[in-house]
Amino acid sequence: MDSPNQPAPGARASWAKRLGVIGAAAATTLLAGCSSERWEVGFLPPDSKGATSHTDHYIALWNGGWIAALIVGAITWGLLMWCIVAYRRKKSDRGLPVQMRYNMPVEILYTVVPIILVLVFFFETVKTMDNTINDDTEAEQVIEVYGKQWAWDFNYVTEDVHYAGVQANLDGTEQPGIEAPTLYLPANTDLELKLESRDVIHSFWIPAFLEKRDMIPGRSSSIHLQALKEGDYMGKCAELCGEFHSEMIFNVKVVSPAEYDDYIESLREQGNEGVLGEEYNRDDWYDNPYEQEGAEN
Ligand SMILES: [Cu+2]
Repeated sequence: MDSPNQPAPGARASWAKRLGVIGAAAATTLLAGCSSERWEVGFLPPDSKGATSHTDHYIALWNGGWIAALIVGAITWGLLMWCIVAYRRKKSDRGLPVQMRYNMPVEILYTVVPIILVLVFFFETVKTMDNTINDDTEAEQVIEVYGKQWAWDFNYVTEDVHYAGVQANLDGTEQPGIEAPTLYLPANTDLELKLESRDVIHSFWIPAFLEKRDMIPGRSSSIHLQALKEGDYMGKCAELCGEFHSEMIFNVKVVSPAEYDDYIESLREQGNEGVLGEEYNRDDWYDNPYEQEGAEN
């Protein structure tokens, strides 16, 4: 179509070249800073790869989402740049450019592509949920985790022993990491982690496991998984739960079933028989103070 805005030949190429150089420089800087392992897990915690029977499903969904978003982004940025460069106003231009509308191919593109994206994301998410949070494989070992201000109790229910975390020191000096409770998990074993709270809402989070679950008082939730990679991990409470929330951390040791048995035996020898149940919950936390005093609310 003839328009007063047709660019002079050659001008378009020099602009495109400059943009290309800027883009290449930015991409090189971005890529140079990171190793391939970080890319493989999409910048999630590096030890998450193969950590549990769920992590690879999460990583695949996460990376797939980013790749789809980047492809859409690249096409969008490309079209934007092309429009900015090809249809820019030049000194010789007078008046308004040619006005255009109802471009059917473009309108079909930006209707159909998002529908495909939403459908693919939906089915991929359902598939991932079936393999992860909807996992209800029967457990060989049930381990009950109680969050409490500001520590953790671990009940090894199947073995009928427990470990009681000591409350964070309340003298005002924060010394995270010191004597943090340790959760032992046998590797390659079907586990059920039952999550409960003794007082306020906490959140159970082992970053490398890529799973985080709120622990709501009066409610029980579960994570069914297998820990696949032996090693040491860090866990923490991920819900602001009071003054010493930052000290509510724990260690996780994924060990061989034999080492796990040894640990269970050591708990038994220390006299940690039985489990620490609801009798240690702070139920009074929820009583209505108005009712207690017999006043009207
Ligand atoms: Cu907490």
